[in-house]
Amino acid sequence: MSEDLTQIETSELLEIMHDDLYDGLADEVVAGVNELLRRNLLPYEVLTQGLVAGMDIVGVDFRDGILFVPEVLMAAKAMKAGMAVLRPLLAETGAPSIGTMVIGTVKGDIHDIGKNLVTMMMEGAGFKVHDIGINNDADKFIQAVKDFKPDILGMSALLTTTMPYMKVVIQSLEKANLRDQVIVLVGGAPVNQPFAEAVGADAYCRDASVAVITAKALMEQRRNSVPV
Ligand code: B1M
Repeated sequence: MSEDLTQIETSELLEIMHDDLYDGLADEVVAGVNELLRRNLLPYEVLTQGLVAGMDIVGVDFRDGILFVPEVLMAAKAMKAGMAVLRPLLAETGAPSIGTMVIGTVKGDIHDIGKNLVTMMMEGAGFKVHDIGINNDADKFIQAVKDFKPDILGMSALLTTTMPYMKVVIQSLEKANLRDQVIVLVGGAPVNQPFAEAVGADAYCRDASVAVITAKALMEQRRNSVPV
């Protein structure tokens, strides 16, 4: 994307950005993000229409064997470069913290883009988020709950082979007598509502904005159920 971006229709610019993301061109993706912001698109719109939609295309071609790990890693790097521009804008609420969250990707899983997005949106909604990263075993989740005493514990899994580990973490919380102290939210592409119920989570969150809405609603519910 070396042309003058200001002369391109927004719909075409979005398509060019998807191609740039696909090709792992971080600088070009960042330029596209900045141009969309200059056109007064909301940071959330840039995120979903420019970046997440592009990554969906990468996901399909990865699944179909058209793209391989090194190419997908480049695309992920470009996605993260675009997200870095949006992060401060999404977090710019100026509101005092409305709750605390610990979030991490479960053991065996190194996917972190979705988790990072949830972190950004939760921070933007006024939560203080402690992101403990990828490949976390139950001990790490438990330690983080002890250290940060969060209202919410969020777990992310992108693989069908790693999502069952969410149950191990919840069972460990129960053993450590910590389960009642946190609202457990789970998410990630292969996760769904019946799975969340089966592992004993409080809720499944389809995407980052649902995570924000769900976190706020469950915190409110909890507050109202505390005897006065
Ligand atoms: Co991976 N990978 N990958 N990968 N990868 C998937 C997940 C896959 C579906 C691709 C495919 O086949 N179509 C497939 C999983 C198949 C399955 O299990 N059924 C897969 C595979 C197989 C693998 C490897 C095994 C490949 C290999 O080595 N042969 C390997 C595993 C590595 C490991 O973890 N041990 C692997 C590796 C990688 C890369 C390293 C190359 C890279 C990750 C880079 C990174 O994350 N830093 C990668 C990527 C990028 C993907 C795809 C293409 C994109 C994932 C992504 O970032 N999506 C993915 C295909 C796909 O999902 N369509 C794929 C964008 C992101 C915004 O969406 O993460 O779903 P998502 O997050 C959403 C929601 O799910 C939700 O909100 C987010 C935003 O709205 N959400 C939460 C997520 N976490 C949440 C937590 C919450 C709440 C909501 O807590 C409260």
